[in-house]
Amino acid sequence: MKNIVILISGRGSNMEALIRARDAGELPVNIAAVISNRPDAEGLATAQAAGIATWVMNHKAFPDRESFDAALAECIDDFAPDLVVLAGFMRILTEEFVRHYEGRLLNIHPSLLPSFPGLHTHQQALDEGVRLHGCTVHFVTPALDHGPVILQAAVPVLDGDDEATLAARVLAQEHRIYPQAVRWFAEGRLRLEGGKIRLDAPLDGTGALISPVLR
Ligand code: NHR
Ligand code: GAR
Repeated sequence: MKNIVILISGRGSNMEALIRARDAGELPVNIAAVISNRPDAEGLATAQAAGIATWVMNHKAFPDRESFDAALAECIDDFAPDLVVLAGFMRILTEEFVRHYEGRLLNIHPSLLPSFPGLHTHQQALDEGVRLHGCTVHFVTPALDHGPVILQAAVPVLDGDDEATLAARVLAQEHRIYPQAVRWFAEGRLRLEGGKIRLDAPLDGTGALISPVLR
């Protein structure tokens, strides 16, 4: 069974979705550790309650990104993961760090990339007036939020939406597609090859793009 390490910074609901999928027998992985860069991340208690080893690597204790990333990588590598999963992890990672985990580092980003990279994606979508928004699972590459796309889910933007209502609609889809993508990786059906996604999986109703029907 593959070993994964999950990196969080806050609430950890995507981490929780992965734990739930594992507990339901739908995600054949060993969650070796959950690491947070923030000592006050709510997700740490959730992981502990699930009996998972937790670790805090406070970025504020390091003088620069390079030294933080080096220490973080050392901490991660103690658990010998096959896959590292960013789940609401809020620190930009150095090129050196990303290269070290090439092909085994995933992120979920709360927009339909390549639209709205960076932060405040739901406000960006509202400001732009798009009718479809969503989330993207991608392999992490040095260029922020520009790695090869594995899976996306779309949701409608509705009249009267604000950042909170839109974020909640997107988050529900994040909780579906992230366990699916990690499962593909765990089953050896997903890999990065020459900078492109190689996916040996049927895109049926269980994990494909969700196209809302607007009436
Ligand atoms: N690192 C690399 N090299 N490439 C990616 O694609 C990455 C990454 C690190 C994190 C997640 C990403 C997201 O899904 C991610 C993808 C943090 C920021 C950010 O600006 C931007 C994007 C993402 C994560 N962080 C600020 C920073 O200075 C700090 C913000 C904070 O602490 O609240 O690092 O959106
Ligand atoms: C999620 O919406 C995730 O996509 C996003 O933050 C939220 C974390 O929620 N990630 C980023 O914005 C990364 N910069 P969670 O902690 O409950 O999983």
